[in-house]
Amino acid sequence: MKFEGVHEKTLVLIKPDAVQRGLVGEIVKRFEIKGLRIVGMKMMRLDEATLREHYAHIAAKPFYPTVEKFMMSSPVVALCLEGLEVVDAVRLVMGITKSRAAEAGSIRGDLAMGYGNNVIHGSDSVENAKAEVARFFKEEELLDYTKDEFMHVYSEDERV
Ligand code: IDP
Ligand code: MG
Repeated sequence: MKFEGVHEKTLVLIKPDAVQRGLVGEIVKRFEIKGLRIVGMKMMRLDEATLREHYAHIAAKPFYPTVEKFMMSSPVVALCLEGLEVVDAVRLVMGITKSRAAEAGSIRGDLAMGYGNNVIHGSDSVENAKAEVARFFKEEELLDYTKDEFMHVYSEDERV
């Protein structure tokens, strides 16, 4: 069962290319205007061990060393976002991995051309999102607060 209420969480990383290209504000804005709640946000540097865990599913690929080097080339911005079925919603807003083939209107489709350099990471399943949020945020770095906008973003029966 996918439905977990408006408190489903996902992990987003704004990648080094976006930080270098001055796209942090634009990317955060897209999630804000979508109606998501930012419950965690911080700038950080990633190390090899964290990346090896985070990208375990591509660690054996020939392009992995390039991805690892890229992801450590400057700080990233980590975001924990919350909303109804937010994991899938963020994947749609992001667009597909290969930016130059990503849908116009999506973050990657509008802001990037690269395959590895695709400006953003977003968790790909509710299960992975839980592990990824825990990997990048301590419990006390996730802030619970009332976002009055939620009553306009969702209908009454969705706001559970
Ligand atoms: P995703 O970020 O869209 O979920 P994944 O398959 O999980 O894509 O791959 C993780 C990251 O590894 C991608 O975002 C991209 O930066 C990089 N990557 C994946 N496949 C390729 C490839 O074929 N060439 C170069 N980089 C790749
Ligand atoms: Mg992925």
